[in-house]
Amino acid sequence: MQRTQVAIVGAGPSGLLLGQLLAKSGIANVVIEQRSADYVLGRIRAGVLEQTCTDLLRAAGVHARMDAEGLPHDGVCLAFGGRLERIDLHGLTGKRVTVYGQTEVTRDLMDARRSAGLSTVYEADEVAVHDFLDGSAPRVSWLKDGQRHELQADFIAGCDGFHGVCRASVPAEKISLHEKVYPFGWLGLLSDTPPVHEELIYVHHERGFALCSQRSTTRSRYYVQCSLDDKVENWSDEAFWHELRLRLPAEVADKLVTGPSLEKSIAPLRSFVAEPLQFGRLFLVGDAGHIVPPTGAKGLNLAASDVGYLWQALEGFYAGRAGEVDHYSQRALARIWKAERFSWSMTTLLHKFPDNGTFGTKMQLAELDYLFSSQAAMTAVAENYVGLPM
Ligand code: FAS
Ligand code: PHB
Repeated sequence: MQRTQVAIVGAGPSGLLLGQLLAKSGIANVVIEQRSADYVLGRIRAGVLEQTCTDLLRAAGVHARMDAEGLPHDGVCLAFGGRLERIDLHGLTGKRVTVYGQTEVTRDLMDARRSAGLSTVYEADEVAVHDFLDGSAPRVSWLKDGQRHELQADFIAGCDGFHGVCRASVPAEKISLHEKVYPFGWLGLLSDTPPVHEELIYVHHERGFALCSQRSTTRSRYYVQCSLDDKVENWSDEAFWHELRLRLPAEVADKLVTGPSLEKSIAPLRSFVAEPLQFGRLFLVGDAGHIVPPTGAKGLNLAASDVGYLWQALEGFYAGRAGEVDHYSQRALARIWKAERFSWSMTTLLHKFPDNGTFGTKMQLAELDYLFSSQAAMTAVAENYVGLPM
């Protein structure tokens, strides 16, 4: 039977970043992924990195392309009631965010793992985790090319996302789940068109939320709120661009450059947290342990901070401070819940809810009006958006 120190299930950003950091600390690890590398790279997801995330990518040694191609953003904009307002992130917090797509982060991590000759199993079928609760001999098993494989490890890191096998393998009586599902989704479109604005614009509109984001100076990412039963095939590119224009302030809509979509997809929105995040020798990391609505740009960044906490805990264990692994869950959850609150509050503030009524909409507009009348209120949003300290 194969053996390693840490078995990592999932080759998304959580699994790959953890693998890179553990290797830097001399801790052997193997990544087992159910999909192909190309499939993983084909998923279009996050676009905004907090400094906590870029610091960890730097510690992992995968920052060269991010430094060269990432776009530092000192501010973020909100549009509502025909207004376009800006929050001066850097002026209010001394920090900024970096616009650099999750796809590129994942690509950089994959390239670094390959260059380091670290072991990654792609297209693994029927992945399962065993014997993690009593800490005797945790194992991961899988099928590959018709062969059954088993890997023994000291620890298993469940980096396998919301639909993964790791959380699902925890006995129901040992885990608490907290969830809120929102009554709408986000229809996203990626296009090789110049961004409509130099910074991101989050839009509150009577027709629904919209977001103008970007991946580079020549590639844009846009979202419009859509109904839960909407289908991507219901949306031609023209229909998307028309709806987006209707939700933008006129001064912005006039500058919108449209073009053919490279990708279009609908993501449901939910808030979700599993507690605790440790079960004997199994840890839940990133989306395997929690989900946020993307309104606060926290999903990928929370995955990164989980990885940072687990890396520190495992470094401590292998340095003889065995008890450090027992603090991972509590430390990670303290930051997770604050990011959950911020993501929930931004979603509640900016989206059209079916039961809002005119009063609910007036409350949203009053809060937005107050936000831009108060440096304290803008500072509160800014310090959450750039990322609270780890
Ligand atoms: P991931 O889901 O990225 O990776 C998990 C990996 O585990 C996948 O590669 C999967 O194939 C693999 N896996 C699953 N089951 C397995 C099994 N049984 N065995 C082996 N491998 C298995 N965040 C933002 O900040 N902004 C956004 O705009 C944004 N948009 C999103 C859109 C969508 C549709 C989704 C689903 C998420 C979005 N997110 C966004 C959040 C997203 O970026 C996640 O936070 C991020 O991908 C988390 O990374 P991981 O924890 O690695 O999970
Ligand atoms: C994105 O660029 O995909 C993006 C940016 C900010 C968000 C959500 C998504 O809050």
